[in-house]
Amino acid sequence: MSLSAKDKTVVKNFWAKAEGKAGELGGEALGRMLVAYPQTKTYFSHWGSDLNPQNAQVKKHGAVIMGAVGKAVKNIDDLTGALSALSELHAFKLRVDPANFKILAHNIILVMAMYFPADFTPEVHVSVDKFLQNLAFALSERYR
Ligand code: HNI
Repeated sequence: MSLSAKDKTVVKNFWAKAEGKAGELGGEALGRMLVAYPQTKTYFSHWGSDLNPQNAQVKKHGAVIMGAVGKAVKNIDDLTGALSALSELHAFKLRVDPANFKILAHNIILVMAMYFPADFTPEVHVSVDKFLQNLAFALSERYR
């Protein structure tokens, strides 16, 4: 489902509020994904067996992921182009099953609602969800 002009505006406005907490949001989202969807832990086994949300590497990588999400917001009109190199990396080097992008997107949405209960209205939820699904699709682009 492609993003409407309104979706794009809603996502950009919400991101402007959330951006300052992006690192924290990312750490929490990644940490929760690893606990609630333990099948995702296999990709991070090189960080050891204690992949809890307090793990420094988990927190740090969560911030890296949200940095890429922020870049995607800034390139919302060309997600495929903006995420092409990352897609290639996840496809051929990291070999991440793209089904996991949706799982992480779910955790990002959850954490956004936790951190910004007043700003994360149903209207924002709809547009951010669409955005993250489009981001997941763009990240899957090079898997061929
Ligand atoms: Ni992902 C590395 C962005 C989803 C497993 N990932 C990165 C990097 C970015 C990134 C940025 C760093 C790239 C570099 O070093 O050049 N990842 C994203 C984004 C999403 C995502 C924007 C979706 C929203 N990645 C996932 C998912 C998994 C995943 C769902 C697995 C379940 N990513 C990895 C792994 C690495 C990684 C593994 C390498 C980590 C390391 O440093 O060893």
